[in-house]
Amino acid sequence: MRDDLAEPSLCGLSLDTPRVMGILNLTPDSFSDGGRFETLQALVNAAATMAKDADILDLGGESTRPGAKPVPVGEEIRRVVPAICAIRDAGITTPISIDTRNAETARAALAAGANMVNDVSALTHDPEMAPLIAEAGVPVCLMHMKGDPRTMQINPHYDDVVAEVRAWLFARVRAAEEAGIPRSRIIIDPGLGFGKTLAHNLALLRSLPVLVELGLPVLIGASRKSFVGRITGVERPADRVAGSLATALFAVMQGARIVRVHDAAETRQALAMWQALHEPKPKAALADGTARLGTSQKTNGQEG
Ligand code: HH2
Repeated sequence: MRDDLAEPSLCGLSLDTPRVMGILNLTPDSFSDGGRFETLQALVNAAATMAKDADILDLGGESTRPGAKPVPVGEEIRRVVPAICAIRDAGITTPISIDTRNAETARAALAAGANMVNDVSALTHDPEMAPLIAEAGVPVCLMHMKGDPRTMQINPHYDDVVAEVRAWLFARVRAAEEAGIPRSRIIIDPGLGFGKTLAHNLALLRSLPVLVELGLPVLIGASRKSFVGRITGVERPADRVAGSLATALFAVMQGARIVRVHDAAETRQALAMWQALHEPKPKAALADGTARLGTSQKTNGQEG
């Protein structure tokens, strides 16, 4: 089969069921979980826990929160490569996505055992990124961002946010294809919070089918973001789990195939319920009373 006609998949995972991408930030300044890991062992423990419920682990060594300063590439590599090696040495085989805008970091991460690239600049930041991904033959997530992290939240303006994000992503997909990356390896993401007001984020979520129509898997990263905090009135990002779950479920109902989340176990549980209720016929996995839960979330069947 021609590669560009292949069924959409993510590192060998079929995308006919929604997938959970678990976030592991290796940054001192991430907005929600910055500075979480003091040792590599602490990171490996967190990765092992997250791998029970996440289909893919997204590791990042540079914060892209609004106002964040760029991290030198050498420092970014020092953060992510030992972490990927430690995760692999611990026998954790879950696919790893490297969240970076820099080709040098992506190259080092792929060599260390990462399986895909999550580029929040959609290949615009580093001209070496597209050829690297084409040659490596790995999937890539192309995310929309208006401006750069330092300035993106200063009065972002669109005449029609949904149409503009769609057209921009369409153009980035074309550019990726021209660089030799087949469609079957491309995921798109409207980039919630990246140069968007609360109203822009809500419009994009409500109109997600307009992006789904492009025919590529859509990834949504809403987890703990400030727009969830603004709607719910919850100040601390780590306390925004319920709001994040509601948003992830809504995104999946609108056609998103991958949700990027901090709380993988909770998201897995919510998705399992949604799938059981949504699917017209119970799947074989449900026949014995065992829902498709992560291994940490198995029920004993006794509860109502
Ligand atoms: N959001 C963040 C980082 N990377 N990648 C994709 N594809 N989509 C997103 O929405 C997205 C992303 C920001 O969240 P986080 O990694 O938790 O924070 P920080 O950038 O501060 O490390």
